[in-house]
Amino acid sequence: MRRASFGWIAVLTLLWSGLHAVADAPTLWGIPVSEYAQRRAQLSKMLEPDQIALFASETTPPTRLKFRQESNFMYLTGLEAVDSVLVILPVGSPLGAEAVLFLPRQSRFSRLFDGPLPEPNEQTRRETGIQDLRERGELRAFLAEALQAHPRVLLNRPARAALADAIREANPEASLSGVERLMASLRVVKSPAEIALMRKAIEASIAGHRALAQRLAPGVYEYELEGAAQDAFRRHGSEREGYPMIIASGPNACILHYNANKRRVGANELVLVDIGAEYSYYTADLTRTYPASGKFTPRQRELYIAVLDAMKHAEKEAKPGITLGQLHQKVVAFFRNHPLRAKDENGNEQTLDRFFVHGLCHMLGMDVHDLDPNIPLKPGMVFTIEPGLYIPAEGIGIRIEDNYLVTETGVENLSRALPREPNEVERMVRSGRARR
Ligand SMILES: [Mn+2]
Repeated sequence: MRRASFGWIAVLTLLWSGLHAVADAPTLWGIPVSEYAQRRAQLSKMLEPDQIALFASETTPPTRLKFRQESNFMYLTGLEAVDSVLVILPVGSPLGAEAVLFLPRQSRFSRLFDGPLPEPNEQTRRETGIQDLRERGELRAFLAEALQAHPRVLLNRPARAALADAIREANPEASLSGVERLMASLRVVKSPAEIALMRKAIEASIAGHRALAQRLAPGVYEYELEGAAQDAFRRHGSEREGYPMIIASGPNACILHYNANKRRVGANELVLVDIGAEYSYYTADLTRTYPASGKFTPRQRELYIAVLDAMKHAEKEAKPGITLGQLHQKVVAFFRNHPLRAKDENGNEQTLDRFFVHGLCHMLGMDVHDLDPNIPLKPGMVFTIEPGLYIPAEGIGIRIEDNYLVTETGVENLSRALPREPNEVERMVRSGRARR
């Protein structure tokens, strides 16, 4: 008995120190450094023996733009490096280990203008766990050798622009193609650390929606609403928006990619708000449609409820094994069978499916339309459901969108804290009135 309890104490101590190690593990942008290493190792295993994958970082942006690292480079390194190239080699390559990172030496001027950037040194090796760091200037010679053994070259977007010439020079026979298909299968299932960051992005986005809804009233400009949402995003630690905000009042809601956000909101209009905060390189994507006056008209309300019911229908069907395309078809059928009707541009009555004109779902992650390998849902995937109806003849556009995590048995609505029932949405808008 005594020995047994000693055993238990040993197990508990081990568990405790194990948990402690996890909590203290070094991270880059909220992701454990060891997870970046796993990603690189996994990609290396996915490559054929004659393939090689090249990921160029972004370059220093022009003055008016803020830097954002390319998502695939970031996913594999966690580094906001510039003018750098990550090479992933297949398992068993004669050229060495799976990952080689080429980094420039920083000039005195660059350090003054840009602050310190990662260089090929011991500090970067320690921070990234990438052992094979080399000078950016050595890349050409490396490619000359590497492309003999690995003539099939996979490239990310910046590499297609920056390295195509160097590759042809190194081996005129080399074949070039995009690395996105492989990255899609790698990125589509999110780790617990990634899901934690997505929850943060969603939290910031919900705060943005709340602040915006409370500011909403007839007579405000769409850009004032944008400012209210941005303020809430930043207060929640978001570094930027995941995509340009869509704040579309009245007829603008029927322009799907409207983002000028400069119209004055009229009384009794709907305002379609599609916004998402980015947090540590992961983005949310949340849409609500608000009544500017704090109350839906009867017609707005019945159409709003049709969209909400379509969404709930899709939520019930979403589970591992189904594809996003199948979910889309189920919602098209739902709208086709709905008893409500609306008139098209020629004044003819149509069933509601005629007014649902975009895809129901997309994957979500580092990019708002995240890389999608087009495979059935699996636990750990994160995606959106966003039915909408756009009826220009009535000046009505309605969309509702939440973000979902696929579980073993169905989905978890990660953005459920943001109200969407019509009464609650009305209350959200009216709650701002009392404060003014
Ligand atoms: Mn979306």
